[in-house]
Amino acid sequence: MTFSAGMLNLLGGLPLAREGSFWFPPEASSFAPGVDLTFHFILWTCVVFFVGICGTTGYFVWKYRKRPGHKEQKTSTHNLILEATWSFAPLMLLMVMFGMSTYWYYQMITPPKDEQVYDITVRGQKWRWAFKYSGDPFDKLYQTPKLHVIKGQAYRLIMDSPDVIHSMYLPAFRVKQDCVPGRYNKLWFRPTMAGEFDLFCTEYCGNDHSLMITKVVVHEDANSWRDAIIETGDVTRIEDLLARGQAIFEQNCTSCHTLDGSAKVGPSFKGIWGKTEQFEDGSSHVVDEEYVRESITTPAKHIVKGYPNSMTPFDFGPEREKYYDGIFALLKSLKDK
Ligand code: HEC
Ligand SMILES: [Cu+2]
Repeated sequence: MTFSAGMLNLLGGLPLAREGSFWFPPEASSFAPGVDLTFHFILWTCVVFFVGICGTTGYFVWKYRKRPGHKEQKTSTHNLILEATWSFAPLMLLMVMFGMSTYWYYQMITPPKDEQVYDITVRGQKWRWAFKYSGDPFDKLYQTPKLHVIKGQAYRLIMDSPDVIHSMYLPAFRVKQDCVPGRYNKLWFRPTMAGEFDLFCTEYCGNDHSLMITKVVVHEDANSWRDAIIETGDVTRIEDLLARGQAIFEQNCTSCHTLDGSAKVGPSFKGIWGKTEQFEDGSSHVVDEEYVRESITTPAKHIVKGYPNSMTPFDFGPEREKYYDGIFALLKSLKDK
């Protein structure tokens, strides 16, 4: 949306800007109208009083300025009614702000009790997001790089991190929650608009924090939701091992590894298969299946010489062997001839 269209929307659509405005992205969850209403109420109350008070002060400074032909006037020292009014009226306005904020905050921390709330497990990890779905209608656990939800349905996210603190922010839903290592944080919402919206990490989490972005996809109906999750949430369905390995790499490893020989946070995968790798502690090991498996589950055990101990362990779940097969195929294909 352009700046001028945003301004028009702001002026025309106050205080609820459904399409997204100069100020805000679209209102895509059940919380959004309340959050925006609270924001606009506080903002415009402040604007009115700021302009009113500063304007009156300026006007009086000018009106009562010292000038020839005018004598100083006596001013009153006390006016109970005036003082009571300017104390009580702002207090009432503050109570309204407090009431609105508290009401919406309670809505946000209390998932509905009288309907089914679908749980999705969220893992924030350097530097990607993983969303896990299981139970009805799925036959097993699926894990997708985008968050998939259905319009109108209530969701509870159960969130954690295996490394540092991340924070999941969904501007269009007006919700945000930290992913903290060693504890589960919860967040609920109800999407009200179909489409694709931004999802960011808003807690600085190292080198590629700024790349920790993905999308939340709000589906119109349960079928397209289920199909999207099955299609993107199960790399083990890919029969060709090399293609499977590439898909796993794309989803999990690109923030730190490359396939073309250039080092990133970690060493490139090019030519490492079969090579004897030197470690920080002076020992060495041949890069084979056992070593790669160990590099993925317990990366801190052997630190490749010249690199930081900054790889987070991956747990690919019950079908991990199928993941390893794909990764082995990928590494073998990059072996130096
Ligand atoms: C957050 C960054 C990060 C991510 C994501 C990451 N790694 Fe690593 N990886 C590293 C670093 C740093 C090293 C070198 C230090 C060490 O050995 O732990 C490394 C080392 C390795 C090694 C040993 C390489 C060698 O030359 O001996 C393998 C194998 C490996 N990673 C596999 C993977 C796979 C497979 C994935 C994706 C599923 C992955 N890594 C994701 C950072 C990362
Ligand atoms: Cu992060």
